[in-house]
Amino acid sequence: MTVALCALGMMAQGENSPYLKHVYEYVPAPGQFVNTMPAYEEGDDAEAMCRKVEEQIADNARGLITLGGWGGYLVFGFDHPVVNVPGQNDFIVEGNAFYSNAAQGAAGGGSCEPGIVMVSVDANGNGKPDDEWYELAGSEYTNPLTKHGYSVTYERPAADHVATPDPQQKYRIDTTFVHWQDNRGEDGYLVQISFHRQAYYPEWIEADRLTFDGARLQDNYAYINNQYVLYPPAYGYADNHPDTCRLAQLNIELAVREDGTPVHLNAIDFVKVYTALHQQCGMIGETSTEVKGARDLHPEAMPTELDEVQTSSVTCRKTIRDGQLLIIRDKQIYNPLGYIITKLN
Ligand SMILES: [Ca+2]
Ligand SMILES: [Ca+2]
Ligand SMILES: [Ca+2]
Repeated sequence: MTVALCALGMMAQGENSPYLKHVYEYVPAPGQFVNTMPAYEEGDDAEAMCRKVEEQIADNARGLITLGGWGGYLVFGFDHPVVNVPGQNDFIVEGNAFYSNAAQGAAGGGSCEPGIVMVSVDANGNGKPDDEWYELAGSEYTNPLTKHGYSVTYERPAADHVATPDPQQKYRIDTTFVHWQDNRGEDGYLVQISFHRQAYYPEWIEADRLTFDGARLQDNYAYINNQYVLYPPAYGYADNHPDTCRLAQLNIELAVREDGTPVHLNAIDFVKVYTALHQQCGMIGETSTEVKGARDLHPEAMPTELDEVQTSSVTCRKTIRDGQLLIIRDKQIYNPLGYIITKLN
């Protein structure tokens, strides 16, 4: 996507699609639905899998893809920047969360598999998500039980791997299936369950180890009447509340820098979602965030103020003035064709 193409999309007022348009990256952590949602076929590479994910979830197709276990992620964008409207939620990442009648005590439990959402501005104007990421600080951001700076490395099972079935619980067909090690000195295995017998490690990834970084939320399950019930954090996550619930909506105003300081973004170009839980729940397996699509809640909104020029790493930003897309770089404002409009002080 070039600056000129961005400009066309931006200036075609009334034609912004509310729906997720492009998938830039898909790297699930190992999980029970990996290689099936979407389906891996021999010969598929990362780009092919990306296109399969896009087919499932772009343009309101409403398929469903898995991010696998903790850390597995997806990066996507729309056909226009999503504006941060002051005082309003701005977009939603749709999933398959639901509340269950089995929930007791606290309301709203069911299948709530929160994914942490990050946003980014195409600050260098190259149309690629290679810029600074900002986490949307959901309700658990300041929870002392949230592990920030967390990291997990998963290992592909060796070619000569021999399964270790659980003699007591027959559905646990391999209790040493995918080894994981975190950066807090803990390790363990993703268990293969009989309902999902395919490889759990993403087949198209050549590396035999996959490391993910991010924040890990505290386990959210309760075991009630022989059922696992997963309770949702209050707000600020994907695949956490049912899509029809207002608490599933996301506000760009929650964005924070890596050091936790809030940052005001007038609009965002890219969204990253990753599975925030690292837990396994018996017969329903490891918890994984799923994504069905994403929607801009106000696709016609225009930022009202000029972006501030950042003096640190960000030297190039897009902004809207009088309905026209402009580029700010090195304290000068350019139109999309590269002509200098004005200089900033
Ligand atoms: Ca907002
Ligand atoms: Ca970029
Ligand atoms: Ca889910």
